[in-house]
Amino acid sequence: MEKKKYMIIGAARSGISASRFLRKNGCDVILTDTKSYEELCREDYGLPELLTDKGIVTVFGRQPSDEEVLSCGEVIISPGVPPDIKPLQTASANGIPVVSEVEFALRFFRGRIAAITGTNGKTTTTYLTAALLKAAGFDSFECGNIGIPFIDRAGASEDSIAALEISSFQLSMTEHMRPKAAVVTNITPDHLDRHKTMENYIAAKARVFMNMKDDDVLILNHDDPVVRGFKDKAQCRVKFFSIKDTDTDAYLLDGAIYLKDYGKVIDTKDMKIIGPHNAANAMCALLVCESFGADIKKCAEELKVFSPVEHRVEFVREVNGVRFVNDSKGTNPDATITAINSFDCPLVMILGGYDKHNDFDEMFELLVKKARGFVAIGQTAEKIIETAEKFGFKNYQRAETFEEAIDKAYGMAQAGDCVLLSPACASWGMFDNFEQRGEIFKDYVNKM
Ligand code: UMA
Repeated sequence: MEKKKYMIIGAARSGISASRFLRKNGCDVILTDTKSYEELCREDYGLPELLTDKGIVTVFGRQPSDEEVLSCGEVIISPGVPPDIKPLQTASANGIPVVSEVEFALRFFRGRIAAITGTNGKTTTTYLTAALLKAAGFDSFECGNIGIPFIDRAGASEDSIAALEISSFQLSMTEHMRPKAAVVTNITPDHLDRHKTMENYIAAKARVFMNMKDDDVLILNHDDPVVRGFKDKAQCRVKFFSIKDTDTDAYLLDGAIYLKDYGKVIDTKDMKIIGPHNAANAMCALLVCESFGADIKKCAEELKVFSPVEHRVEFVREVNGVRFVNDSKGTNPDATITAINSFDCPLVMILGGYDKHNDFDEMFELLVKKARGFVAIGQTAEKIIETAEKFGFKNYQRAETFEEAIDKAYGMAQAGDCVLLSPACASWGMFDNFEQRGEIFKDYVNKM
């Protein structure tokens, strides 16, 4: 590994892991973040422990200066760092390479990659893929956007298979990834604050297969017209899954999941993860396993015991007949729609958070039919209330704090209802991340 000085922009999960890796390999590091040291410590990703290594120079509370950038041989950026910030312009203008943490990790990773992207369903599909591959005897593990930086797994063996969740942010700064298998679960509007247009967002997602060739397998959602259209751009094998159409490589028939080349795999009623979206996630994972030659019977056994992932339609507790469900990972309207569709009982929603410039119309078309009421919080509260009014939905309240929102939602609910935290917005602004929002929700509900 080249012993140059690296600048790492972003001192959260990706930046801390990249710094640790570089220091282990004897490289000099300047670690920067626009947040203060105190703010970064509150996020609890292990910054104080990292900085016991006195060899790391830090720049916190501001962007690095041109001089600091020019003192480095390469810049590694975290997914949340926008590509147009001044330090990156300075680096590029002076021929200093700028790479994503994923691109950097690819230089060292010798195993095979099953890359999973899409707007929703990525995380469950990633965990499922790793679990099913493990059950079939492969050395597999989950990593990436799920919260485990890829660089943490860069030393895995040649025989390993990384189930790598990869976001549009990560894809847009990654050039050399060639997955052996890749999944695109679906594409609906999200992250338009960063990508600006839907075309840009779709183009970022399409980068997952740009280097795939020959026998590599691209797994696409046949029910999503945008994703289906990727087939025409792919230069590798393509497999489709569908929950509507049985003329595909993985499909649903009479409540069971089938693989075209295998037959019936499992009745969905025998799975612990519920709802049509989870059947789709299971099909994706099964097609990945099939592409690696896994024993599908062993995968089916694992599918029976696989439990829902934390913060995704996660049951917390019942209080006086009111169920509380944590879907903090519902960070865009489409994810929230999916969560809403998992329930038959009346819902009291907790909605709102950071504004990603999403539109809430489709969500309210459903909420007018399925929700008793909602509580709005955060930056998007007004926009959500305006949309509700447009649809004639009147039973709502506004809350200033998260705890007040939970209390108000409970107050609006009746026995048999479900209070669903699925905010349709990112957590930023009020929380460090969706995990923290979900944990606070669970703690509060468990003390009620
Ligand atoms: N920062 C700067 N300068 C800037 C802008 C930002 O220093 O100009 C700093 C921020 O203050 C922050 C840091 O950069 O401290 C990096 O932020 P980050 O959000 O990239 O932090 P990580 O902890 O490294 O998390 C990232 C992913 N975050 C995002 O994509 C926003 C995590 O995905 C991922 O789990 C992790 O890498 C490991 O791969 C989270 C996410 O919300 C779950 N992803 C989005 C999603 O799923 O919708 C894409």
